[in-house]
Amino acid sequence: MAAMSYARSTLFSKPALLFRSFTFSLTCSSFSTSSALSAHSSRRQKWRQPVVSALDLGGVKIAKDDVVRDDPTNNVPDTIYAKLGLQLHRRDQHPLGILKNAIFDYFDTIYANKFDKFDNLCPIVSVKANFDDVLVPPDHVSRSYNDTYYVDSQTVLRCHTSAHQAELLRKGHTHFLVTGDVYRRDSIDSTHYPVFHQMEGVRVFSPDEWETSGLDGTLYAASDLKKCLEGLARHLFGAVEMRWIDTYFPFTDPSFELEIYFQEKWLEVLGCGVTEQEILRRSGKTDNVAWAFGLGLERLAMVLFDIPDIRLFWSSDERFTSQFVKGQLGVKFKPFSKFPPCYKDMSFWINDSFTENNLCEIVRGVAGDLAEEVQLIDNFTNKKGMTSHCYRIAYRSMERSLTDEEINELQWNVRDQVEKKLNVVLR
Ligand code: FA5
Ligand code: MG
Repeated sequence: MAAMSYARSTLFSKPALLFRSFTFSLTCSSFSTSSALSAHSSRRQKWRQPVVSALDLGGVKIAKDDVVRDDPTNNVPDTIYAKLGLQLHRRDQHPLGILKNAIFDYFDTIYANKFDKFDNLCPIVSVKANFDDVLVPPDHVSRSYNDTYYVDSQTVLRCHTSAHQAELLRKGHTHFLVTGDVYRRDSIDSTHYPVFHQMEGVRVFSPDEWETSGLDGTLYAASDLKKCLEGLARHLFGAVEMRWIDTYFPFTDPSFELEIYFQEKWLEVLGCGVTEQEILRRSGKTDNVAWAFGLGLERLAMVLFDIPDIRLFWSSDERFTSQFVKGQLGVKFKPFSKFPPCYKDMSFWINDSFTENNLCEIVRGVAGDLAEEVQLIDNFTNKKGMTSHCYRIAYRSMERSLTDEEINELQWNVRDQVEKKLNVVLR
């Protein structure tokens, strides 16, 4: 459990691990896949009725059944489909949009508008772009159906903005920022949500830039990267204490995480490092060196705006949305209500394929944003070797009080679906 939660928030900073078992099997030999979704949808368009409600995702038209299908290679639920295209980071009056613009301002000032900005790239990407192109090993845990939303066996909802690195490098961009919604099957609590937002930054150096410094390219890039991000943290937070932690990412070496000290805690806000030479080589930049970073916009925004729960970013309640103003960073959010959570426990005997992410997916499917937290509170194995888990589910609305009837009905639905879909034995 502890190990699982750890893996959640630092998905890529883990070396390759074997897949955890998962109930969606990967038997997809008869399924015809298409790695480029745009090609996929235009092919389908030929026989399909004109699509009434298609989403426009970065210029790609997507209908619901392009993304959600009853097929073993697909694990995208309706609740996730419903988030596609909302693009909170493109709303200038939303905390995520305000933050994005403040980061853009920093880069425009420091680098004289040199960075190209992308914030409307389609979140549906190939497995190749999301994993292979950034050197994620074949057995890395992040590739599993337990951690990533698959549209089909070759297509995923991007789980990080690094999915666009290689393509933009191949197209010749040398300074760029990519902002977008990213998707991860995940646990449920106040800082985790299956959709969140990242900003990726990449800067490529040519030899003349480091040669005069006397440093080798990698050291030069690493020191420039740290300077750039320390400056960004000061731009956003003012004078803050920060520290660098050495870490691992498949796509950078050396790799670091930046933590800032805020409200008596060290908070991990981004991962970064010097781009693996192999990634540059494949994009025709053999002689260059580059740095890259990926930061979590919600993490930063929760701190900057005092937003206590990650679900609030998705609220359309005017009492939330009206508190933020375009261009104003750091306006402190005033909670408009705090209803008490209601806790429900459920125990069951797990089986070999049980995972907490699968359980959380069911809870979110039934309760949506009313699910505040799912927590393992008891875990034991009996003499026969059967393991029992007890989970405590916290239900709470950010906007109103919930009735007992409503919560009981949610809980009965959760129990029913957990039993049927996860094949566990309720106790
Ligand atoms: C990555 O996603 C790497 N692609 C980052 C990177 C890019 C490293 C380029 C090197 C070079 P990680 O999984 O640690 O790494 O996520 C990066 C940041 O996203 C975290 O530091 C955190 O701020 C944020 N983040 C990660 N998971 C969540 C989550 N579930 N909810 C909210 N924010 C999250
Ligand atoms: Mg991390």
